[in-house]
Amino acid sequence: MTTVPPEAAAQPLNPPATHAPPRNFTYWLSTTNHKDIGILYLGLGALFFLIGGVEALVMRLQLAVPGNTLLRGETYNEFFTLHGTTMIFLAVMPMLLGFSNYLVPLQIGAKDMAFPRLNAFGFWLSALGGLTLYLSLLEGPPSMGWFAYAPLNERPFSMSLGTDFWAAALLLTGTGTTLTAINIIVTASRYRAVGMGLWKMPLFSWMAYVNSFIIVFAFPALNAALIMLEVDRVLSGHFFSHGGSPVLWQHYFWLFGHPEVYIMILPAWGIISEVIPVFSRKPIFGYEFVAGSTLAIAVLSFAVYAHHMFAVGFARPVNLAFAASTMLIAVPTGIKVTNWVATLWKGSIRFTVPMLYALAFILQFTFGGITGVSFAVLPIDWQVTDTYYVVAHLHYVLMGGTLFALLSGLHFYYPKMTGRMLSDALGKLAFWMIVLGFNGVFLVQHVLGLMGMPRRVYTYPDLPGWGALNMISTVGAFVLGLGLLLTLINLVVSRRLGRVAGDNPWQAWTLEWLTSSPPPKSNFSRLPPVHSSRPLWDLQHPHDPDHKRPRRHDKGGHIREEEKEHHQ
Ligand code: HEM
Ligand SMILES: [Cu+2]
Repeated sequence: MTTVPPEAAAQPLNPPATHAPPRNFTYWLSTTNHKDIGILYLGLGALFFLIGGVEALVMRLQLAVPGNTLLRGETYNEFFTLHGTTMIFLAVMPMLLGFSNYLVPLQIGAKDMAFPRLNAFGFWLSALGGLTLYLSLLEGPPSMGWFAYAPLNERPFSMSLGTDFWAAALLLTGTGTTLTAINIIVTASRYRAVGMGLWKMPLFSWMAYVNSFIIVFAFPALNAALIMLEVDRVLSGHFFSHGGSPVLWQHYFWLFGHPEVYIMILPAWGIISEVIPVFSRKPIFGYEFVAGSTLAIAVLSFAVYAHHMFAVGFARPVNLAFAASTMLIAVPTGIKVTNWVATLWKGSIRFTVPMLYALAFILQFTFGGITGVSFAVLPIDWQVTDTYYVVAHLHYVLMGGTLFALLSGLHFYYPKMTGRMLSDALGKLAFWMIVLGFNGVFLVQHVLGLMGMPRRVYTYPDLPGWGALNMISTVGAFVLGLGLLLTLINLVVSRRLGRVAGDNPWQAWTLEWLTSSPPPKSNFSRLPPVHSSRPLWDLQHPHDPDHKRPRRHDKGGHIREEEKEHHQ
């Protein structure tokens, strides 16, 4: 069988390079193009990741040895509050929205988002939110933790205006995020290429799409809680204290907060679902299951929220219902992991940097998922709640999971975004430092938690083992930090010195790889016919397209002969 090389197949459809305006300050301030907004979101996320990362390192320095006095107790509280809020709302969320903005229109063959100006507005609201959070430094930063439990968040316990800045910051970024989500929903609903049914959308776009619905339904709970909090604080209302109910805050917060953890993982799953097949040279195993289980998760993510509240003292049936739903949500999650592993099975695997991050993701995310399910066993939760076991769990899913997926996506899409390849040697060195550093920081924290070390303490007594394990954790944090710094250097240096990438350096199959790198302003001059979720495969193999194959065959874990050829 002869195969058309991907470059030749893509050639006639390639739009010519257009003349670009100079990219100065006013350009970035006024641009409404989805790719620019995507890059702005990624830049915003990276900036705040750096800030949140430095905060983390300072906290780890304080915790390196027992009885340390680098930070005062109150300052430590401010640090973990800023760190948690920054990482979740200003680092991870913007980076995920950055990928969604950049990729969804390209993957579905659209010229831009449905509402480009709204898109820019959403981004700038988020940026303003970030600024607002850090303006709180002028007034005394918030210190009640990222979930801001009542009554700690109320006036008598948090007198400083910083807490109001915190609430305003979350309202601003939350509104920006919601607008972007609405934009993604409309774009993916209305602007898909002819022939691309919903069930043929590339998996990243699928998950960004479903994710946007979760955002639209989850953020109102947070916004309502924040507004009620401000009524309490500014107008002497009593929703959450002074006769109101502190537990009511927890209901509102976690009705947002648990879906939020899925909001932070769905696009990450989307990235992994793009990367694993390309570097296994096989279509994803069970596309329908990967996509369908996402829908189940979207619904269930609201039904599990009170598993964050087992220590509140609910009636037994309530506890049991939330324990059961939590165990249930592990099923669609497990389906995804199974599908990724089955895609790897008998694949022709290429250990590129994006693939290394994706493989580490599968291991670390699964590990974090398992400790997560362990909380659904009530006696375990009561034992370890508010200990370092929880800190370890949340970082395994958020960092070992989401952040590793982001790094995978960054290495995978950098050639598309810039036209240059990242340095492979530097990428691999950084990868190993990040993996070693990350597991060094957080693996030992499970043990510390089980030994009884509480979270959110600025220092601890010199009990047997505590000092040594904390020291390992701190050393790990610096190795991790160094790895991330190397990654940053790679990103900057390769922009000029990297090898020219070409349109489709990884021989991938979705539409974004058809256009030039970086893509021109309106993405495509014309599109190929779309019949399956891998239009480029179909284009390159007119005699053997996906849609003419019996489905059974793809799911059987076979690798097609041509796919092997491409690999060599
Ligand atoms: C760069 C590596 C990181 C290190 C070394 C680190 C370290 C820490 C430390 C020391 C704490 C305070 C624990 C306590 O006293 O209870 C903490 C809390 C937290 N971290 Fe990280 N972290 C890192 C990355 C991240 C990332 C990427 C995220 C989110 C995506 C994140 C989210 C959180 C959250 C939500 C909390 C809880 C804050 C709170 O208790 O209110 N961290 N982290
Ligand atoms: Cu949860």
